[in-house]
Amino acid sequence: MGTIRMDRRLFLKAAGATAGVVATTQVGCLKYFKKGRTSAADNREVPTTCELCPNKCSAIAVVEGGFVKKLNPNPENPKSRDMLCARGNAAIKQVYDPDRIKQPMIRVGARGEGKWKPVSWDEAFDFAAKKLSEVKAKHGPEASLWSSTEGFQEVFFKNLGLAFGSPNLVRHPTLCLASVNMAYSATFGTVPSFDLLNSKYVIMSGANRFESIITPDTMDLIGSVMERKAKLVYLDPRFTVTAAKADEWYPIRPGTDLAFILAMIHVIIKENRHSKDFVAAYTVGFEQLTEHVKQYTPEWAEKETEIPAKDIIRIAREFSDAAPRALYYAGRRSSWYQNDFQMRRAQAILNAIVGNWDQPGGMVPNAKLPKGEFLFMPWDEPKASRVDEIEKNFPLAAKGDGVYLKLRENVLSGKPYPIKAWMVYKQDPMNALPDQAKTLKMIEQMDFIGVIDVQMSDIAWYADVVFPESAYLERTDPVEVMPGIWPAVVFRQQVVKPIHDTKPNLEIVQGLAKRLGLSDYFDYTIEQWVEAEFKELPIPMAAEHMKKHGVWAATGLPSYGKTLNPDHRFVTKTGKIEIFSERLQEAGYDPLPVYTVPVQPPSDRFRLILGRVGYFTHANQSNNIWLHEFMKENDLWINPKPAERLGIRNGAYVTVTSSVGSVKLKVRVTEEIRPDCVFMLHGFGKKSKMQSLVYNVGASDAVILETAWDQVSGNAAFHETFVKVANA
Ligand SMILES: Nc1nc2c(c(=O)[nH]1)N[C@H]1C(S)=C(S)[C@@H](COP(=O)(O)OP(=O)(O)OC[C@H]3O[C@@H](n4cnc5c(=O)[nH]c(N)nc54)[C@H](O)[C@@H]3O)O[C@H]1N2
Ligand SMILES: Nc1nc2c(c(=O)[nH]1)N[C@H]1C(S)=C(S)[C@@H](COP(=O)(O)OP(=O)(O)OC[C@H]3O[C@@H](n4cnc5c(=O)[nH]c(N)nc54)[C@H](O)[C@@H]3O)O[C@H]1N2
Ligand code: SF4
Ligand SMILES: [Mo]
Repeated sequence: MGTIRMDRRLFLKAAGATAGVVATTQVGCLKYFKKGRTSAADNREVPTTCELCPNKCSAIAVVEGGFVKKLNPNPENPKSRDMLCARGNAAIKQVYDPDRIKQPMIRVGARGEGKWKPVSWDEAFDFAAKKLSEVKAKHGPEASLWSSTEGFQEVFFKNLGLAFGSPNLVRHPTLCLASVNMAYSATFGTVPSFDLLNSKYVIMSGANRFESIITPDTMDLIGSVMERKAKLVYLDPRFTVTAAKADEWYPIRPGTDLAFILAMIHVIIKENRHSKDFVAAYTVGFEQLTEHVKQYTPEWAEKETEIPAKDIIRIAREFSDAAPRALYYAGRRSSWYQNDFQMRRAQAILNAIVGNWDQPGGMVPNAKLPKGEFLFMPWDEPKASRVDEIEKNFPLAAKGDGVYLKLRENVLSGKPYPIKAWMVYKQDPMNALPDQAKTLKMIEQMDFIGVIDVQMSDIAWYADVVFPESAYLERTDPVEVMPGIWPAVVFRQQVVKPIHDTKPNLEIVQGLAKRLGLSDYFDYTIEQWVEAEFKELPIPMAAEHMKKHGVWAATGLPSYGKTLNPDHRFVTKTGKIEIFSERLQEAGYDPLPVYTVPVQPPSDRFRLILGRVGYFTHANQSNNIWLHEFMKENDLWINPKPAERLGIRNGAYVTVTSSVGSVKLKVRVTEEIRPDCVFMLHGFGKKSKMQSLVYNVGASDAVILETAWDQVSGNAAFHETFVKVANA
């Protein structure tokens, strides 16, 4: 099945259909996984929290006859809006998947050859600790790299890296949302939520919410747009499901959204449509902005964006008329272009001048609920400075997250110092970083690689030792605060005991810590950790409540306008909303967003653009058999005009070649993409033979993506690669 267009009913049906598959395929699984059965008489419902994507929806696991039989949405979490998507339903398969890593493994052949020796946990820990200690003795603790992606047990992994003495923790934000977060923080001192439920007018650049699911935004957008309570204007070079549901879709010329936004600001200021009171009371820099945008006329923007000037003018008028219930939605994955930070800054400024801040239907600063903290023994701060030289290269970027692509460049050059050991938690850099050949070089020059994953990912396939983590349904994890307009605290508790010889991350970290002489820093159990967190929840019988409900949310309607008083200080240099940013200027960046013309592909090439479908997360669920039913192989979208010119037929195979690599893909000839772009989905063409459904099937975008990043945030720029397409 190809990419299916889903409206709300279809989507929910799809989720339901998956649940149906769960019920039938489960029967097949039972034969193979008797071992996983707790007891035939074991019938329970356990509230928990989904871990299949960053949203962390609340779920209720139904255990029947000793197996996890079904996952239902938990209506008590306002963030997940009583929804569990197709992926959430299919999480059961993570537990009963025959491809799972069933015990620790040590590599015996060459890296990537796939020869493994199953070993005991003691052997795996001893081996890894010996290798890590050797690197430490020879090059210092800073020669170790600790890379991870968000997850409730990520904290233990990061703490092990720090306790080991390494400053080199690197996380996913600079592959994902660093530029959008930095742009809103630079303007408002915080990253707000977007009140889509109450908005009347929404503009979205990309941000394909009907497929790239963000809760509660996706569900709220379904409510407001599908029920025609809000108008949606959607810009995307592709006709996505969100485009199909929008009131207006513009196949904007890639990389030119900044021109569209600047022209909207131009119209709004020229026609005196901004919110004068709000701008005067809460912002600085409006005068400089007024001067700055004079050059950015709608007629100029039409040439850049290919969106007619008359439409830009009309949209600017409609948007300011609808304000404050009007939103230029921020989006999440902002790993697009080299000027991404400034594009997102312009959105933030546009939102600011129409005064939608802290208003129903506008941008709302996140509310947070409290939780306690377990106090563990502190370690000395790592002494060395970071290998990505973040202070020098990206002075405004988040130090704790690092800048991944710059880091990879420095690791490859060995400067400022060598990195020789690489520990990875819940991340697949083989697919999440562009230019896979470069990542392979980085792998080659490591003395040691250890990976903690729930399946044999591509990075695990190239590791020296693989530590299998128990699936989320087999674990109890730390309590998590979910900030938002409707904040919640969520809890994930063990539904079934691990069915194989796997461990939760805390126990993996403790096994390593013991052998590295770091046990004192990890001297607690997960139960003690969560008890400390429960203690500070201001509700009676907090522990009992969380175990019974899996979630605690404040009752009552959200309150707006708490920051709307003249004494409120925003967390910015001036204490105001910064339209003009002195901080940016001091750091050597444009204090107001300046348009730079994006380089466009030559006539024999296409721009490669990326995105998502509703039923996979990144590169990590294409091997889930229930989700695999939706799509068995990824393909290349190409417009009929260039396809005809190149003699390419629908369904044929083509080679797609960039300056760093070449892949072979099946073609989908479709009007749903501009003629100057091609599109492919992430997550196929796996190198790991233990992802049997997608091993060598389709292709990985990481092979052909080139390395580029946004200048201010260091966020990867994934849409800057030009490719040649030819019949295979
Ligand atoms: N089902 C599902 N949901 C997910 C995820 C998942 O993997 N699967 N991942 C989660 C995560 S971590 C993230 S970061 C988000 C990502 O969600 P989003 O922030 O929505 O990002 P994408 O869907 O990756 O890309 C958005 C769109 O940008 C379009 N685009 C490309 N270039 C341009 C351009 O120049 N201008 C405009 N206007 N559009 C352009 C692409 O065609 C694509 O459709 O989704 C989250 N939700
Ligand atoms: N080429 C390309 N690169 C991209 C993107 C893209 O679209 N294309 N998208 C970017 C974006 S927005 C993001 S957020 C990043 C995401 O990048 P990653 O974080 O690498 O993405 P995932 O594929 O979701 O997950 C990585 C690994 O986590 C494992 N995992 C899942 N659950 C668990 C668990 O409970 N415990 C453990 N230990 N492991 C677990 C999965 O099996 C998988 O191998 O990629 C970015 N990079
Ligand atoms: S959106 Fe889907 S995959 Fe993500 S947390 Fe919610 S149910 Fe799980
Ligand atoms: Mo992301």
